[in-house]
Amino acid sequence: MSILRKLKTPVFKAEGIQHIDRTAYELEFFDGPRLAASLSLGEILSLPQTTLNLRMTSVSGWSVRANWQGVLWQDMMSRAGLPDTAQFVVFESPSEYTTNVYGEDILPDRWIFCHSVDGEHLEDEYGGPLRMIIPNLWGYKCCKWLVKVRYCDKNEPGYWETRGYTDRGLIEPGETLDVNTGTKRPIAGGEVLEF
Ligand SMILES: Nc1nc2c(c(=O)[nH]1)N[C@H]1C(S)=C(S)[C@@H](COP(=O)(O)O)O[C@H]1N2
Ligand SMILES: [Mo]
Repeated sequence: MSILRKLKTPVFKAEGIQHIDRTAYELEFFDGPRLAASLSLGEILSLPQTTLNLRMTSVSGWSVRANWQGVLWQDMMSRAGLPDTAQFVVFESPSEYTTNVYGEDILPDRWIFCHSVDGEHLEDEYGGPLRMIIPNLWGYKCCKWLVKVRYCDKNEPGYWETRGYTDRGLIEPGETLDVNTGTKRPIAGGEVLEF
């Protein structure tokens, strides 16, 4: 059981929990309309693997710190044959859930395509086999059940972005319930580094 489940980390699933067959899984990369690469889970697992201790922070008032394991943005994009950044990037799950990010917010060595935490695969409810973890933006940018990454010249607001959440998703000052300790803590805005 993953630490996320042990901590009873909330499960957010606008579209319902997706169940993706690990053996059939493919992650597709598009540069505009052009398919730049398609990687199976096996190919992704053969890339350089990194563990990052980061906090994922939901706009809805909770956050969780974990050891996220997977492939760094910079290593994945180099394998996909794409530059480290674009004007905009759209992440897609197999459902209607999409989310957009601005190129200027990409941190190539702090954004991770995550498949495991503390050596345990992400369970279906936490976005397995692969999801994004993006520490400097609100949690709704951390697309679960990630199957498509699209580089775009034009902004394409996604599921929550078209329903009133901020488009860029920069973490704002306020308060968060730290799921790890069960305590409420103030946050200053931007990536949460203090706890
Ligand atoms: N596909 C998909 N990804 C998603 C969501 C979703 O509903 N569907 N919810 C987002 C939100 S709002 C947050 S805060 C995080 C929560 O991750 P968790 O459900 O693993 O705790 O996932 C994000 N990724
Ligand atoms: Mo969220």
